[in-house]
Amino acid sequence: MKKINRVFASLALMVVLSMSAWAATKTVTLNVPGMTCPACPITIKKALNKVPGVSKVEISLEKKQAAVIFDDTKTDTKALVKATTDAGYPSQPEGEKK
Ligand SMILES: [Cu+2]
Repeated sequence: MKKINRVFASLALMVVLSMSAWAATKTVTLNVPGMTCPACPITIKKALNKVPGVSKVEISLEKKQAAVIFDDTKTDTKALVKATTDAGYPSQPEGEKK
């Protein structure tokens, strides 16, 4: 039993180590055209911070953009766009056109 625990522990450790090696912090800039008044960034920031894996949100009302730093093993751009959209602010990743 002890041996199994040790094997399991080292396996778990390996998983943790490889995950941290693979985990990449990404930054994405979202264009949020519906951001029109000083209250909007607060709502958008709150919505983005709720997404698991998001570590930082910087919002520029002037540029109507939200810069999001996130762990790409936990979330992705699609989830971030969904979060702002669900909050009432449809957004688009910068550089992507639809
Ligand atoms: Cu507003």
